Amino acid sequence: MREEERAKSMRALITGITGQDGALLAQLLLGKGYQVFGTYRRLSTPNFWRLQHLGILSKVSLVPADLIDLASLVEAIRVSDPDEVYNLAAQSFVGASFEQPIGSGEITGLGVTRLLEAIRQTKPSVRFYQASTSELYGLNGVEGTMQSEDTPFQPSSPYAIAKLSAYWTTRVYREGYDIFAANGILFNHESPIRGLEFVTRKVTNAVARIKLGLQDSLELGNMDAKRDWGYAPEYVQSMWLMLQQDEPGDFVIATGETHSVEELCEVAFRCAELRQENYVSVDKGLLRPIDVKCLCGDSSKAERVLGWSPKVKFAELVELMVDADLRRWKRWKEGETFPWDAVNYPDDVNVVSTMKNRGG
Ligand code: NAP
Ligand code: G4F
Repeated sequence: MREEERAKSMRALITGITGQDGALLAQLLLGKGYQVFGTYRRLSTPNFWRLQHLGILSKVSLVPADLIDLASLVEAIRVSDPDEVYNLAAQSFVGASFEQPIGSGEITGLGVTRLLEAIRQTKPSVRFYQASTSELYGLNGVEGTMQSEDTPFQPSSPYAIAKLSAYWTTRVYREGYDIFAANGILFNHESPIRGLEFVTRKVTNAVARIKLGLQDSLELGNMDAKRDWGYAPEYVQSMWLMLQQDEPGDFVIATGETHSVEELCEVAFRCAELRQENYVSVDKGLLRPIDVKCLCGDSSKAERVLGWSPKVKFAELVELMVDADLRRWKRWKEGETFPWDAVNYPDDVNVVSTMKNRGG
């Protein structure tokens, strides 16, 4: 069967379809002709804005499920009857994992065991993708080194510890039960629909608001941290590619460039013809108990085996995110409201916590 025809008969289940990567992957798979199912959690306010924003809400089938709840995962596999499962659901914010280490472990770590067990018991023939992360390298991420599939892990947050457990669980189900299970070790990847608490979007959103007179300053934490930031729509392609191989494996996905939070601010403010030193200050409450110093990925295996390589690099990424936020807030000033900006993130939200990381 030709590739396009095969894709048209394929069914995919995406956990975490309401998140950045879940929505972008759904868009990619729909474009290939897949029937796409996605899990969502029951919330008091529905959270489908990314799917709406991408114009695909009515094109996907939504299945209620929670990584905390095994029965809901079994049911999700049953009703979607997938060929491929992409596990993108997680408590994905490193800062929050220091405040809620046990909850983060339950969802981001043990949740993956629940999902793989649901697969093993109901449909072990599915191909499984696990959203692993460069945070696994943790304290091994130091200036002047690059991380590959062979670099030892040294996790340094409750989030990373949970992801390490999930990484190994994925390998155990691959090697022990012969399930086609792949780990994508993805470095940071961003887009205009990135959550507002992550530093890239926090900065680009603030730049747009400052430019338009809606905000006058920006408080950040560790300005020296360096990350390898790529463009999320390209990164979700690599997830799909990993599940199209003859054999399952683990792959680093990265740009091979690293930049500091300070540089991120410089470039983002410059895009709006502003100078960051006039607006940015450090709030010590935003520092994490431990922070990974420097991440820079070597994705040569992905290039060789998957034929994947990044196109959008740091400066272009920051510019496109600033542009998107400027457009969004200009329209807001003209009277258009956006549920994700105006309602979910009011200016005067008052979070009380010993750590401020939850609020970004
Ligand atoms: P995200 O925007 O925070 O999305 C996370 C998704 O997980 C949301 O759909 C969320 O649902 C869902 N979720 C949270 N708790 C859940 C639970 N208990 N049961 C079921 N679903 C739950 O994250 P992302 O940036 O798209 O990242 C996707 C995955 O890749 C995550 O596993 C993340 O840890 C991993 N990752 C991300 C990056 C990156 O740079 N983006 C890099 C490496 C790895 P709600 O919408 O209801 O909250
Ligand atoms: O944007 P961040 O919160 O992303 P972080 O911690 O690198 O995690 C993201 O990427 C991981 C892949 O490596 C994913 F696994 C994870 O799910 C998530 O998507 O922070 C980036 C850096 C950190 O060093 C942080 O300390 O920016 C620093 N930073 C400085 N000021 C800040 C801030 N981070 C946030 N969120 N908010 C600040 O005000």
